[in-house]
Amino acid sequence: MRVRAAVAFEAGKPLEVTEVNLEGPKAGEVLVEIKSTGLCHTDEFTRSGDDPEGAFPAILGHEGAGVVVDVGPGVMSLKKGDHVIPLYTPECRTCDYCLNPKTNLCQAIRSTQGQGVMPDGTSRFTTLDGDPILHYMGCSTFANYTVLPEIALAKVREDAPFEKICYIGCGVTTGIGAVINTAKVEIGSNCVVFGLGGIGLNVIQGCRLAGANKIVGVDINDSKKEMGERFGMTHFVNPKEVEGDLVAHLVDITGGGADYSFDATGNVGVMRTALECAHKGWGESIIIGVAPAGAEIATRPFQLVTGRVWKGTAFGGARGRTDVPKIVDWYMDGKIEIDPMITHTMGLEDINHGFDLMHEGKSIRAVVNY
Ligand code: NAD
Ligand code: 022
Ligand code: ZN
Repeated sequence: MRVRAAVAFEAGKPLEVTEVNLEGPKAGEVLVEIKSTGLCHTDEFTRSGDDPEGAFPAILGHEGAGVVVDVGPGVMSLKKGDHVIPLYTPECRTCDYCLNPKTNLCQAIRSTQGQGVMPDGTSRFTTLDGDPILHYMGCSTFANYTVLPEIALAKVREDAPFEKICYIGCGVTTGIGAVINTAKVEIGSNCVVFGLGGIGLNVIQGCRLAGANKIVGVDINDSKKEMGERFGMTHFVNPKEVEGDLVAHLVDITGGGADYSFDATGNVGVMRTALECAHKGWGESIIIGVAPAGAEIATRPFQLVTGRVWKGTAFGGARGRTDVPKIVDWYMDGKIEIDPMITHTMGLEDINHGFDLMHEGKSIRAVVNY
């Protein structure tokens, strides 16, 4: 079939909105009509050419929501008409990783997903001339129809609005999951969140949900303060306005250090500050931000010897097919908020403008509605 997509033909070039061919679903695959997609950082990272593993041409996009149109042979868990959210971290429920409760990193389709192809080693997308186009993070939500493995789809309730729950496909789940699944923040904890963007604001509302006491937000952009407060931030720190040592200042505000700190910037210097502002003896620091290729983190080992813990999290430690439908329920029940974070909406033809807004720090989340 012919579908409308924003194609990344070459690194560093704008996405090209055009028609492409999409083959139907093969065994274990599902054809999904994408209704809405969110623009997330790593799409831009790949488009710009900064992702060393980025391959072209590709249809980017990993945050979305839509409806099942057709299922391939052997698909048991989904049927036509089901509402779904694509998962860049799948959940097969049978691999060694899925069977180990300590991780959410399903490995069932890891290598083919990284290569931009379906589990059988081929792509479903081609140009109208018949040249192959790669998938991206197993999702390719920058197309109004896409094919995904069955294990990479969460079935969600049908009364939830696509244009809002698409954000649960990455940003919301990553931020809230980092708090609930990875840190396991307890009632009364003091937390510090670095970077108040599309992820950090969800960390903040996750901390509020978990019953945190102090929630300190740290950002070099003062315009993020208002949004932070809206989602539960109790104190704001702009490092540029702190005289003297930032770590000492944060330890002071938290009354001895953070029980939990979170990096949602991807900056390795910030990651060090986040670790070092954690409380001596028990503070845990969670790395969420994805750093540039080849970057390294540093601290003195004494920081760990004295009881601080350094951790990282992918997709907020969430098992997508199990946890994403629950987060949709939390949204529908008013336990969490999404709407104010979606600061811009547009049609697919304006997707490049959406990336400009992200670059300029003007959007929290831009959503494309097909
Ligand atoms: P964003 O650009 O919306 O937000 C980043 C924020 O950090 C901005 O508000 C910016 O002003 C602030 N910032 C930048 N440098 C800073 C500094 N030195 N000190 C304090 N604040 C600073 O980005 P986002 O969408 O929120 O994503 C944040 C990071 O999370 C990215 O690295 C992204 O790749 C990563 N991410 C990771 C996962 C995962 O599963 N681990 C999932 C999604 C996103
Ligand atoms: C999502 N991310 C950044 C912005 N939005 C993001 C990027 C990478 C990961 C998670 C979220 C990530 C962390 C650890 C891994 N990835 C490796 C997982 C594994 O090896 O099992 C990651 C993921 C997908 C892909 C690449 C890296 C991919 O499909 N290309 C989950
Ligand atoms: Zn993302």
